[in-house]
Amino acid sequence: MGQPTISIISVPFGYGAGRPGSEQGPDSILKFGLVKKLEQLGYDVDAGRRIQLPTSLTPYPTTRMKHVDQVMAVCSQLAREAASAASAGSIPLMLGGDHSIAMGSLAGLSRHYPNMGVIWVDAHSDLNTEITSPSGNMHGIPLAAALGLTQLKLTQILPGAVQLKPENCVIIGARDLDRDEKTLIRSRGITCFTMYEIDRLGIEHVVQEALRIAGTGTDGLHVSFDIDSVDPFEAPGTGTPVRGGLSYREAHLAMELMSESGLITSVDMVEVNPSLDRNNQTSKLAVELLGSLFGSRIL
Ligand code: NNH
Ligand code: MN
Ligand code: MN
Ligand code: MN
Repeated sequence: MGQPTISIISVPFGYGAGRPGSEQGPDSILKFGLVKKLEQLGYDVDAGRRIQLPTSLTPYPTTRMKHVDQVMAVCSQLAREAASAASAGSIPLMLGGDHSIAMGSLAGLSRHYPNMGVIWVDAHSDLNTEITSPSGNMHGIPLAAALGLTQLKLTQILPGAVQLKPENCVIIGARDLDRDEKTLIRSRGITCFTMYEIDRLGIEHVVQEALRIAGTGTDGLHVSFDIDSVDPFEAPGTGTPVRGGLSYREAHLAMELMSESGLITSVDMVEVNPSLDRNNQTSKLAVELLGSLFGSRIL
């Protein structure tokens, strides 16, 4: 049995973030050799899927939550692509774009994996709602939306989509949580390994626990990797950098452990912003980390 096919879905959309640039993420990640790297690891790679942007891309927000219509249009298209790739038996790999696109990934994937687990690697928890969001930026709500906690529902993105169960979600790397997000994490019983737990328990223990929690009793396991989880020293090219993040090796080891589990069925790599990057360091890191997630090893 050979390796499965990886279907790369490019989502050049950045209006869910507070500042422009993440729409250049997919092309930059591809430019720095992602396809070649995955092919060298033995995968068949289909890199031809690209989400078209809606024609009415108003550059200014029209509601308190900004660019909702555009986010919905992009997520609906992405959901269809992700669902079709998953049902064809391949591993969907979404390249963002800002993190709002994860609502499209999760809507689509949930049709194929109705009892999916999610590992959310992020400096933030993305658990705001339309009511609690301090910024109005749609990239701050996707995990709440997937859990059914926002007004916006996954079924509006794709009919037949299934919301996540809180007991199957694990957040790793958090260090910048809004007040209402903290309340929600506690009240819903979402497992959140903040940087404090990573410091105390070590990244290996944390990732093994995450794999156990999100990977048992579930029918698929999605990794939503926000590059701002990594310390800005290593990943400066992102819109909302927060000090005190994952080190270079912690990020790689997390990917290596998830790879070894054999459980991962789909991936988002989001929030790479080439216009804020230093010597393309962040795009190159994203390529490397995806390599580790798909089986690349030092020796
Ligand atoms: N919590 C903030 C908000 O909702 C920041 C979210 N920004 C992110 N999330 N980059 O990963 O606006
Ligand atoms: Mn995020
Ligand atoms: Mn983030
Ligand atoms: Mn579970």
